[in-house]
Amino acid sequence: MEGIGITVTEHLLMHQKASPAATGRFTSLLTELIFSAKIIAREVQKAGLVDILGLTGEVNVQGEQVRKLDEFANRVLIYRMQRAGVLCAMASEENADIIEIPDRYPGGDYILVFDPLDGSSNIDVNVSIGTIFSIYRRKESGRAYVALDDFLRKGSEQVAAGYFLYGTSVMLVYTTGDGVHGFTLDPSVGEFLLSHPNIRIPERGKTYSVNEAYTPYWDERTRAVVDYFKSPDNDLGKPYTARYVGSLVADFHRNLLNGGIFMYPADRRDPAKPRGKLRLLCEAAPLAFVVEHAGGAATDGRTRILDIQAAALHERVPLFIGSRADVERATALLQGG
Ligand code: P6P
Repeated sequence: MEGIGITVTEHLLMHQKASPAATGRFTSLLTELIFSAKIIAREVQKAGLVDILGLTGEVNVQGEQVRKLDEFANRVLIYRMQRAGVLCAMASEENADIIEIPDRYPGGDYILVFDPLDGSSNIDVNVSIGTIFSIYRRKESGRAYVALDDFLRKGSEQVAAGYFLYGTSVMLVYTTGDGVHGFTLDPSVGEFLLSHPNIRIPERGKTYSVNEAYTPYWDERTRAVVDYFKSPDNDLGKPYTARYVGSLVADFHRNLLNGGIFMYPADRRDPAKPRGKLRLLCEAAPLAFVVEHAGGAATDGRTRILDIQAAALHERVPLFIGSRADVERATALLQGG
């Protein structure tokens, strides 16, 4: 019937029966995540209003407001997901340690890892930002306690992953391993409705995303990769277009729909971060899970992201992610090919 969309819950029930994750408990988890995202979206959009008010010389307040949004998004997700009755623990990009589920709340067997508001420094210039989430089953169901090793997993063990994109529209893109599906929030009914069923990333893109300000800090092979995409003699037969928003979810989402490669290579800028800035568990692994189920690829320049066993909660990895042909080419060049 015209004008009536398919909600996430209907889509899970109707189209993802095959997925091991599409159980009632998983549906509850996703429903709570969606409710959290609606609250975050409302505050992020209000930040624009604060921005206008900020022009009255209260820029500091506006700046404060942006930083508070990171904390606000984190608090909303922790508050809602602790009470969802489906998690045994969670981890946030904003929290140094694992976040337990207090005994007074019902527990479950899922593990949630998230970046509550990735790219939040872009809010005050109205650039899209996002929430990234990753879901595992705990290793031993019913074990009385949750250990760090429940989190130190390979990305291939995820049962679901995805992101919310707070942009011109609010979108949810996720996979349970049974296709990658995009939903757009219809604010008039407050529901995410199916807008991008079965997303497939083009085999080869025309866009490369990387912060070239770091060129002086890259090794020779990394420079060779970026030069390849800028060369008229590459496999595309012409230079790729440069697109770099500085917001991972925005850059990733554009490349997922249109094709392309996003790169955050290792660089020598900060000895404390020799493997680059992005985090394995709450950024690289969930987006790698999404891109592979859309036909794309993701490596750290050598190893498939989903094969990397996390050794620490906030481990950082270089990231080359997007169209399969582009990621394979970049990885081969980084390995001296
Ligand atoms: P740079 C935002 O701070 C973020 O974590 C990602 O969203 C984004 O892709 C990256 O950092 C941008 O980092 O070093 O290019 O400013």
